[in-house]
Amino acid sequence: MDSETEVILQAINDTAEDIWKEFDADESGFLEREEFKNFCLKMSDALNLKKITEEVIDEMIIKFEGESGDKKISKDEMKRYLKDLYGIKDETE
Ligand SMILES: [Ca+2]
Repeated sequence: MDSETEVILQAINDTAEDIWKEFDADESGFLEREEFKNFCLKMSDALNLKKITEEVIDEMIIKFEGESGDKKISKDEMKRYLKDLYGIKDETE
């Protein structure tokens, strides 16, 4: 792993921690649907994306954890998604 990748991985870990601090309101360790929705709404505001609908939330959840998921987002699922965004291969899988 090169040092640039390490820096990005560190940033991803920090980002996930920050997201959890802000959005895991019941401190369950997961973003349940309502918490995940709040996260998506904030992101869409920040990024000026199209309006987030209930359907978009469902699509996002499937994007994060696949069809057979438990409908709540774990920190690992968030990190995997962020790694995907940055084009980093997950070497632990
Ligand atoms: Ca939670």
